[in-house]
Amino acid sequence: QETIYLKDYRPFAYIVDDVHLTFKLADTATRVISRISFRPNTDFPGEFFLHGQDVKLISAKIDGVAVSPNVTPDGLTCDVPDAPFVWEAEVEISPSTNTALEGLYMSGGMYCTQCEAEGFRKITFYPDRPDVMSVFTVRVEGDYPVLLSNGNPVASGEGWAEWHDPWPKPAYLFALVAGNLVAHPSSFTTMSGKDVDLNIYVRPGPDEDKCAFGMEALKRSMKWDEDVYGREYDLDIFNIVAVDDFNMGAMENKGLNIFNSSCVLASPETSTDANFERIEAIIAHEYFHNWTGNRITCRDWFQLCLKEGLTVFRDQQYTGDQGSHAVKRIEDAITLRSRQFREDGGPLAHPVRPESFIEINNFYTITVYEKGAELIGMLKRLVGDAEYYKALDLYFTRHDGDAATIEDWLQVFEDSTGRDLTQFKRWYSQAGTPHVTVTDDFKDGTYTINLKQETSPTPGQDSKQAQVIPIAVGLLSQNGDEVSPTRVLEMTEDSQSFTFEGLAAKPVPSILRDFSAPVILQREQSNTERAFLMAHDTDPFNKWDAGQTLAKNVLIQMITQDAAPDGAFLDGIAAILRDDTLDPAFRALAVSLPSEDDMAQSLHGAGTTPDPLAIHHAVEALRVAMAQHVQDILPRIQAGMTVSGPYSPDAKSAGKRSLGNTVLGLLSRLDGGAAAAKQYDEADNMTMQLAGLAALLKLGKGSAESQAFRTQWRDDRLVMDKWFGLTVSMAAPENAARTAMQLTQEPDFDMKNPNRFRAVFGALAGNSAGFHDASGASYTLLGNWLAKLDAINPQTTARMTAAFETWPRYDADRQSKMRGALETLGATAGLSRDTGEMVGRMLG
Ligand code: HT7
Ligand code: ZN
Repeated sequence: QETIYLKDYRPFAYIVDDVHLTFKLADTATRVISRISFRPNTDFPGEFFLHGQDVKLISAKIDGVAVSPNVTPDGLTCDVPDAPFVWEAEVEISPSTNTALEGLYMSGGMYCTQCEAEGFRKITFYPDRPDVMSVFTVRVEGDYPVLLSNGNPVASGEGWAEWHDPWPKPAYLFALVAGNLVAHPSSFTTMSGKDVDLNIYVRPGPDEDKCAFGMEALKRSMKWDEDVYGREYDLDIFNIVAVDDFNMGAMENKGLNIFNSSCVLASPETSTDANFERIEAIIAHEYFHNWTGNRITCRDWFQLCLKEGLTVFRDQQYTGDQGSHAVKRIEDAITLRSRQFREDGGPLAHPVRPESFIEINNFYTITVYEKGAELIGMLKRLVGDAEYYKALDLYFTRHDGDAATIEDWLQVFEDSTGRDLTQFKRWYSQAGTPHVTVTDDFKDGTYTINLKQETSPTPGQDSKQAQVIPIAVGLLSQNGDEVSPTRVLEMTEDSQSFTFEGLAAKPVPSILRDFSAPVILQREQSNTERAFLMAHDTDPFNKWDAGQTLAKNVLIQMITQDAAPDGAFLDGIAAILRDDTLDPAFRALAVSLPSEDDMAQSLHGAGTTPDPLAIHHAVEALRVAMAQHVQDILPRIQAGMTVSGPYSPDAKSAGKRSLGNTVLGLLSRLDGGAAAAKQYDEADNMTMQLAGLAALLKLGKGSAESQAFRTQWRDDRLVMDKWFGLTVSMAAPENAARTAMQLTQEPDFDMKNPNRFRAVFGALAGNSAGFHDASGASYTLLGNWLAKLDAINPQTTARMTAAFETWPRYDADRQSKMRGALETLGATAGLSRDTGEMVGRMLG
């Protein structure tokens, strides 16, 4: 297992001037003919090495003369002239047996590709590294009505098509699609008046009616990137293709985005509001990559956050602009805290810019993506909006066409703003979540906030240095008025104090407003003060967060001291529910409890070993107490959230349904599921139907509805994924492993399809009490299935091993069972490099 280090980066010894590829498609014996112009990179002389994996070399020529390269399992070397030359090769590959879904493979009868990060080497011999950029011309030959590649169409005839992409690109952005597909067409006129053809390609049939939303989302994204970042699209055509078998969400190949069908296809009957929101965000994300990723790419894979962090930040801004910034910020913070803080606090912790890896696919993580986006947000907060957009303009002009680094990115900000970002750079190199401890005092009209930052050791990093932390603070008076508006404190030292002068009385501080930094705030605070902020904070994020911290505290008291649910908390919930001036989407979030896994994380952080079953019972008991406390207002609120007219996924309607369904969850604790059953029966859209079913299953009821749902939707793959997932998520803790196991015996369980595998086993890992059932049955089941999947699809297997990353949190028995499952998985004969690396990192 070779480890690759950032410090060993060296440019490639040759420059690629242009690439011509011809594909003669055949299921098990596709021929790929390449003609590539190379010239020596005189600044960095070295060996001529081309990556290549699972490709059979048929013939090779240099300047028209046959050569015999030295071929190894990773690629080839060859003696080449010390001058420009043309390399030609013919290779054979087998798309139909490619179950790893990397390189050229088949899904539902169509050919498609996935080349990021290192999949192009499974297509032909090539310098498969992001800093080698070239112009591609591609000819696709095959008996299919649709033959697509990157760039603009050049010519086509019966059984062939040629494409030319004028923009130099790295091989990871290469794409090809061929099949019997139907286009959902549209067009967009760019800000300089150029017409762009847009298409979403799907297989003929019911998917054809699920493209309209994605197409409108694409147009909104194109317009937004022009309006907000001044970025115009740069080809004559932009194609999206929906594919059923896909390892991740979607891929930003130049001019030819390929999407997991779950991330583009939508209809009111089959997709929930959450699906619509996610589809909109992913379409935007992939489109935004056209500039942040494609026009400016990464020098090497250590710089992945350069494109991913920035592009996630941009898609978050976009989503906020489409609906509510406050709600979006809360949703992003929930994701970051539950998943990124979990990663950062466990054995898989790594910096936003890692310094070494064995398999780069293992570093497409929540840390690189979401924490990477937080770093952009902090930078923007520190320099201010106007300076941020000025710096971005400089970034686009200075680095257009480059394969850039984080140093380049920060240099742009330094040059543009005059700020020294040396300390800020630590955010990219230090793993772990800083804990910021707050104390305060008040004397003679001066209020002082004392802050202390500390980051625990993470694998390979024993000691940490102070980071720059922007902490947005506002002060409220005891009667709830804002006495000091939001001010950003720039913390740069291990310990630092900040003062606010001229105050009449001791204020109530609202700290880390808008979640201004990805840190864990620690502060001794009474439940009364939290309830006060929940009621009065003018910052929506902190208003929500005060309720969450209070809920966590109440749950911890229930779990560790057998306390009764706190009255101040219940009153606070009632007040939020009753407050019609608040956005329903916000109210839904504000009355939702932290997840069971979040509770385990918090208990572990507080030095208590979490008992997943005790957490499960406490969360349920608190929910019942909440329902009882607000029972007289629930029917009124639910009725007020009725959305009339045809279904629309807009933020306002979705927010109402979200609150209505949250209320339904509470109501069902009181009425035995009557309202949920009614909702299920009457639903005319998936959001309402699924929420009705979920509420019933949560009560241990709803088996008739579940069967009816399965029958109704048995021909819709994406809806069936929901059914598989919900069935496992809602299983009682002691039944979760058995339920998942039984689902794997269903005829439509297909382990080769990542969506279906994730539906079952992602849900098992997400059913906290069920996954951590003391028997260890879920650990064994998941471990065994991952061992089976690894032989088929290493990338998806490796990602899913992270279910075990929390082992250090638990009691000795669970620890040994979780580690045992990992050890068994690690000992699987022929285990992939991907999974081997993950298991090795988790076992330490
Ligand atoms: N840049 C892409 C990341 C990616 C990927 C996508 C699909 C399948 C495999 C993949 N490996 C890496 C997606 C994105 O961040 O937009
Ligand atoms: Zn991305």
